[in-house]
Amino acid sequence: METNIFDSGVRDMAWCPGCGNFGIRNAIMKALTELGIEPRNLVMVSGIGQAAKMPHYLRCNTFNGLHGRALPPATGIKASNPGLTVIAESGDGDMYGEGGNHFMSTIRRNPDITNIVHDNMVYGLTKGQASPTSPRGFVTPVQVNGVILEPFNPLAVAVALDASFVARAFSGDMDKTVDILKKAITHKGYALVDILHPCVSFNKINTFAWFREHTYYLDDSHDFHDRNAAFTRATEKGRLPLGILYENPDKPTFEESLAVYQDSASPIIKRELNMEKLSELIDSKQ
Ligand SMILES: Cc1ncc(C[n+]2csc(CCOP(=O)(O)OP(=O)(O)O)c2C)c(N)n1
Ligand code: SF4
Repeated sequence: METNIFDSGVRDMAWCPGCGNFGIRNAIMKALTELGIEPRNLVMVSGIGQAAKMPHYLRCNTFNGLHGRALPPATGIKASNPGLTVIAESGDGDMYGEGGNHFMSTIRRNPDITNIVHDNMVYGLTKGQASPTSPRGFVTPVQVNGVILEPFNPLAVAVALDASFVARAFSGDMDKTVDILKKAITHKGYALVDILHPCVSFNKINTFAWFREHTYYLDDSHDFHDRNAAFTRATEKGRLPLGILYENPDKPTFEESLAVYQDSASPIIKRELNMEKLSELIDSKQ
């Protein structure tokens, strides 16, 4: 079997046979390889859930945080060492539910990181409760009469907050997902890639066939620099658009806005601690 430099060699993965997470893993490895990124320069940050296990199955630097808390450490890692490629990834529950406030704050901060969300419209790890993106009427062992909440629309929220890159992919389309991921990873600024994927064990509604029937790819007629057009696509009823919905490449990133980088581009982690200056600072605050 052909090996990939990002393949950790782990084979006893805790994912169900047929899960879309396998396709996402393959697409991430392919995109990173084609971009010429080295595993030692990659940090994958995740929270908790089935999707959040991804960094355990890749050869890279890893930080596995609390549920919903992948984005703050990812932002901090990038700010401390901007030369690294930083990817925060987790499921829709982790990123949009428990981590929902971090999702919005991170879009506003605009760190130069990629945010990959495995969107299976269900809580997989905890055996099938509704997630923020579960459709109305979705019946689960907890929501026994069906979900009565309006589903969270991550792309519309991201466009409304003027996120610098907003895209959606489908785990069943390897080549197109690789292409979208490569554009997101090379984009300067926060890049959201919501990847639709089936949870074959706990979501019997949003299956591979359902995603095929209810999605379509944006074509050249869509101007992804037009925010209003992107919002219209993100809020469309019926079929879900796939591809790059929106890009605003002109926003300053969080790192380059930090005072600490105004006089020197040297990464924080490479700087020597100036004890004298630190003492002066502490004294001045007393
Ligand atoms: C603060 C907190 N609340 C709840 C949980 C339990 N929990 C663990 S994973 C999870 C849901 C995961 O769903 P999602 O993020 O969509 O990922 P998936 O497993 O579907 O890939 C929940 C509720 C937890 N670990 N911590
Ligand atoms: S529970 Fe669902 S999301 Fe988790 S590994 Fe199984 S199929 Fe995939």
